[in-house]
Amino acid sequence: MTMITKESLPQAVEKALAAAPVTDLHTHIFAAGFGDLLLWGVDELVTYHYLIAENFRYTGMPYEQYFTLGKKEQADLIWRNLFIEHSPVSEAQRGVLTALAKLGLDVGSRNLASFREFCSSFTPGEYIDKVFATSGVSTVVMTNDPFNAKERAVWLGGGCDDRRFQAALRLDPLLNAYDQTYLSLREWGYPVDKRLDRTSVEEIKRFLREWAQRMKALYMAVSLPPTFAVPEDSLRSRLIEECVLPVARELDIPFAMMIGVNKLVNHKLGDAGDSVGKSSVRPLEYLCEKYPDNKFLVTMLARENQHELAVTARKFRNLLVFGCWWFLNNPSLVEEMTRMRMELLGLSFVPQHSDARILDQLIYKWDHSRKIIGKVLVDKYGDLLATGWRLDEAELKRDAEGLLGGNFWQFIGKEPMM
Ligand code: RAT
Ligand code: ZN
Repeated sequence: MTMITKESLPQAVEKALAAAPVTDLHTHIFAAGFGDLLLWGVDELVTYHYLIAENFRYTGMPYEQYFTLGKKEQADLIWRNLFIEHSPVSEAQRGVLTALAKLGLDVGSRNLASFREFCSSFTPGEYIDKVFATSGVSTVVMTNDPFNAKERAVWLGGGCDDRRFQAALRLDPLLNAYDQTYLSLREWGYPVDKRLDRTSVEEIKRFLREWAQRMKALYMAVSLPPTFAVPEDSLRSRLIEECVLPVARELDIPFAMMIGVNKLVNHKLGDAGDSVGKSSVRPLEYLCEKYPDNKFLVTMLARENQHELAVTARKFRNLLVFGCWWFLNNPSLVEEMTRMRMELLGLSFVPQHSDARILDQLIYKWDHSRKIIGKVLVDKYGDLLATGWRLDEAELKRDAEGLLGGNFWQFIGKEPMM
């Protein structure tokens, strides 16, 4: 049993985190079998929607014009604006450099053509292996939308047998746009109506059950606006209470809520045009209390909501707080949130998910997050050692494995797929 000292602590924490297999519980990447739904390589990396938004800080180019360009031209433009004409200090910009550097490329060369050449020497399958090995990620959970025609076709054709890629049944179209999506449900053989009568409720439950089982979904998920309320007299509130939660209980899977996104405040920016707003945690308190047999995975987008979210998790063990989502995935905020969560919740939370949309991003998102989680752990363990408490290497390993994946698997009550 190797005991930890004040002197050996920083290195021991780094070692424990580096060795812990990561389960990334929310991403937007896909297994190779999903064809071009899987985005990878430097042109995708540079045209990430976070960087599209940042690019328009530095150019007067009409939005429409940018979106008429081909992928390579878009990447050239962003590379010039964000990386050559300015120093790439934002988190998403820095992330591109971390990813390329960890792939073994000389970012100092600033040679986009050579980065492209490197990426094109891989097949998608080889690139997946390389990125998983480089990032230390062992399992990712995808975001799987049965209302997306391309994706739907893959699932109906048998789906995905790469166990590194697990599924999450994403319900935004169903819950946030039922007045339109009920028509698709009808087309697919679920006789539902617009008002959500008794038959519709049963048919939607059948739809959820069938798709969750088809995907072997680890959880169902939705992103929600700051105005999200339940209970309320709305289709979404009824869909959640009458359809989603009963099926989640029946299948024993959590319902994930990602709360606080204001969609398309600048619609010309597409995916890059969403923003943030403060939400209420009252709906969470209501749901966690009224449905103790349901499990809720929750992340919130506003910095202002983080403290009350952590406090809510102290009240309800059926609530697992996860990740520093989207505009919060910046080192200063990740550190602040991780510290606060640890101080309120001990180790019973999931500090980070990547939200990677491009495979390569797993590398930087986890490299950057691991370092910050490590910094916070060193401080917290340091405080324990100062009291005379003793820690050994095995305990650090246990804790690191929990934070980077184990806590999620334990919460959902399944064995890690790795
Ligand atoms: O972080 C993002 O990439 C956002 O565009 C969203 O995808 C968000 O994470 C979501 O899952 O809705
Ligand atoms: Zn996401």
